[in-house]
Amino acid sequence: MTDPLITISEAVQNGDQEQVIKTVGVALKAGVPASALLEKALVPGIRALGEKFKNEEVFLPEVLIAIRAMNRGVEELKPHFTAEDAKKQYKEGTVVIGTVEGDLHDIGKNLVGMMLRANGFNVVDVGVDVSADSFISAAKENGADVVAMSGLLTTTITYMPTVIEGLKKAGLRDRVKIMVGGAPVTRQYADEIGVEGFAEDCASAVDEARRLMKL
Ligand code: B1M
Repeated sequence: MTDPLITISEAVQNGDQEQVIKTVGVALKAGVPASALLEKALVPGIRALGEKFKNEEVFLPEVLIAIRAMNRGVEELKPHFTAEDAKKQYKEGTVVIGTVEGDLHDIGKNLVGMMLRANGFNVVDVGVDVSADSFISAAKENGADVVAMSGLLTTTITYMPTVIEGLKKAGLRDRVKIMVGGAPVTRQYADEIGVEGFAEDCASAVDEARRLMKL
């Protein structure tokens, strides 16, 4: 039998949403955990497609079709994350998450939000192209424990310090932990801009958010 993880990954790359939905359904029924389908099939699929895009083996239309297929797969997984979540005993907190101003990439941010939600956090997603003011209002209104900023462009992660400054000016910095992530973001960059949290992927973002809650 073909490995469903490989089938799903390939179907994402081919933008074949019917195949994604079908194989995700079969794999879930066979007892493959939703988290494994996400981390070992859907995410590697979109990443591999990203590499092909970088090497100009595929172009924007293929990328957008692959994203649609991936999102359909993620939709299929969502109820199963919630069910798993109920069994877990993680300490909850409120995370305000968004992609920083100037940046429209939201796939990674959505995955991080979804994983946090699945692991017992209250997640307030403020979307993409988020200004410092919007992060600050959302943090205030929702009593955020963590402000999580995603950035996928080297030209937009430089906006993260603006949000940090804004949180300081609003008197929230002492109460709110900050986590950053996204492909061009490194632990070194997180240290340079003076934030306590950094995660390389959506799975480690959960561990990191839990660590921040204890600081
Ligand atoms: Co864009 N894009 N894009 N793009 N795009 C990249 C990022 C790029 C690397 C492609 C390339 O040139 N090789 C490049 C950035 C170069 C750079 O600055 N270093 C790039 C560019 C240049 C652009 C445009 C400027 C292209 C143009 O128009 N000329 C433009 C910018 C638009 C804008 O934002 N203003 C653009 C547009 C787009 C699309 C709209 C077509 C589409 C986005 C659709 C969408 O998001 N709804 C798109 C896509 C899909 C990509 C690639 C192919 C894939 C990104 C992705 O979704 N990855 C990407 C190339 C690549 O990554 N190889 C590329 C999968 C996702 C699961 O991974 O987002 O890294 P990622 O998230 C991971 C981790 O990073 C981490 O967890 C996630 C899951 O494990 N993570 C966090 C993410 N956020 C986190 C936050 C955390 C913690 C962890 O805590 C807060």
